[in-house]
Amino acid sequence: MLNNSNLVPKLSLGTRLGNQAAFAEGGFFVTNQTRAQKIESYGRAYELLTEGLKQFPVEMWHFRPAPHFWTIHEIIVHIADSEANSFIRCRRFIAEPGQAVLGYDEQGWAVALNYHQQSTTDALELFKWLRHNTYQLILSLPETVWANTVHHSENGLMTMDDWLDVYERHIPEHLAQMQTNYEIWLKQE
Ligand code: NI
Repeated sequence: MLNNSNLVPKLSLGTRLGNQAAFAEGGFFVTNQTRAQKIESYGRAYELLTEGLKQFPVEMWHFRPAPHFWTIHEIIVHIADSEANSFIRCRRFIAEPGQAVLGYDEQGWAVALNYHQQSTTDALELFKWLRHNTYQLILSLPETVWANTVHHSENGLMTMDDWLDVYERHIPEHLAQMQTNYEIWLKQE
């Protein structure tokens, strides 16, 4: 193949056409790039979470810096419950756009569902597979689906791009929250 003198011009032509197509589409192309990056980040969240958790000794996972703070243990169980809600919301956007999705009382769930009695091992495993399955699902969605909307009971009208934005940030935000707990715990040691 390398000896084929026709190969070089063919490749050059293909590259030029590819660049022209990208240029012509302008902002649309950039939006897709941004979304593609968010999807990849969304798909790496389990690894990010489990790697991040290694910094925090298990003996401080029940440490509560102040009454209104969640413990690391509670945050992990919350992440699984949140992901289960997100799992359904994502599918609502795709299969039943225009419908309603329900918010929920996150603080209330942590207390009423006794998060400290729930297994963090199970919660992490549940999160892993919920996130993995949704990641696979959203990799190859038609472009138009990303503009689909649902009506969120607390946040109002949301597009599927809004949904991705929220859940792509969810794990990094909670890792930062855990880091705060850890730093306060270190000072008290
Ligand atoms: Ni959260």
